[in-house]
Amino acid sequence: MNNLNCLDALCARFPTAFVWGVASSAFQIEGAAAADGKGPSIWDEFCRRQGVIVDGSDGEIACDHYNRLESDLDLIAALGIRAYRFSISWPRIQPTGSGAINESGLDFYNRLVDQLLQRDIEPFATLYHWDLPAALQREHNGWADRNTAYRFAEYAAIVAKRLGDRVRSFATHNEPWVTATIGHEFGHFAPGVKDRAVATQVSHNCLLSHGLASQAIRSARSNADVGIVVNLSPVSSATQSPADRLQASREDGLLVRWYLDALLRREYPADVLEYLGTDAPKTHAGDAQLIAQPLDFLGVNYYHPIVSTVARPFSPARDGAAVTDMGWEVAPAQFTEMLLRLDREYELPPLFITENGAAYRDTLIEGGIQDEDRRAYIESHVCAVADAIERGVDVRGYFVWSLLDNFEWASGYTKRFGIYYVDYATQARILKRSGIWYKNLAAAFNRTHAGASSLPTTP
Ligand code: IFM
Repeated sequence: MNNLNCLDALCARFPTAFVWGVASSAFQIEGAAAADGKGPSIWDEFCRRQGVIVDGSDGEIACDHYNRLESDLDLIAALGIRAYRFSISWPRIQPTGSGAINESGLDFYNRLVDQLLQRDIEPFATLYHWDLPAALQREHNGWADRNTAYRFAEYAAIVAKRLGDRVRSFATHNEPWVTATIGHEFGHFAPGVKDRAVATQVSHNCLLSHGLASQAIRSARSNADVGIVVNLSPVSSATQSPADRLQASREDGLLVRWYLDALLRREYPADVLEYLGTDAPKTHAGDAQLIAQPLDFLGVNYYHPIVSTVARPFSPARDGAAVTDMGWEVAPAQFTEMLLRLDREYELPPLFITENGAAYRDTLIEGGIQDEDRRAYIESHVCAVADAIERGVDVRGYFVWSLLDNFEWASGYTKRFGIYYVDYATQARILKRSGIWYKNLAAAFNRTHAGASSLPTTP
């Protein structure tokens, strides 16, 4: 089979309404950290601490997307991709996290949505991708304080009222495990707290805020599709030793079951609560019901499996496995297995793969990037999704992480995930080989599903 026939065969494995998209997040690409009344976020402040970002960088300029909005959206249109997942910066909308709307900040997202629709690209908005208004952290203890969940619901209502006439899909949080555990237990991400009890309280308050925000969005816009995005990895034990197997099961409990049981079964897993002991979160009567609001979709971000031992918890690769530049194991078959497991164990809403992609070192050779490793990663994971769909899992869409190389949190600008290369000195964007492949995939999909409706459908 030649390349085109291969792509056609791959596309034929997906339903006609399947959504192909690209994803980004506000802090990682926008820059313009203090423009037009935006307040500082916890990441703006975190980046100022010595030694927390490997290259000492920050998000002040990033990809300068705030000032290059239209030409960046042209990049999506040039791919023939019809869906864009972006996040909204809370401190652009409410600079201190509560109170009056900063109209110029909101206007940026108004333009973003309008410009997407003009290009026939469907907006998929995420309300929180880690950039909490710094004032909420400084003055109110951030997500550790239950009141932040209520502030978040107010912000969600503002966004739903103002953008919900044109945006149908709203995800409340991106990867609450990262907010809670990496931000408040490991301390590697903002706000840099290292306290397990605080982290579990944060995870509960984030989930609570998801429930409250879902209600607020639906009362503002009854036709909105509301969901949440979780980062999931299959966890296995590196050895058969009872201690390592128990460790693996605990990590699965903390990363996967904690979130899915709360969202889909109205409870936290008993074994995890027992393991946490006095570090378990303080909850109120009725919280479980609030958290488990009906979901129109569940967003799944998948990058790699986890292999664990007591000595090396949460390890992202087996010894000797093929890894990306993040040190994350490349394991598409485990992606399929994980989707099948979710389908077996939970009453799932439709799934969207809201992030998947890989960091590799890119070298500019004669003006081009031959990132065959990233292309192969994306292709193998798209195939893994097709396998899951064929085995009965209701997956409705796939978003590549990421549209552009960007600020990779504590790794600064040292890791590149984009299908467009960004030359940070000039802000030039260059389509990589992986991007050309994705563009060809979108074209093949349109060809093999010709006659389908022009806009992707959400559940
Ligand atoms: O860049 C991040 C993104 O912000 C959240 N999900 C994982 C990506 C790669 O680390």
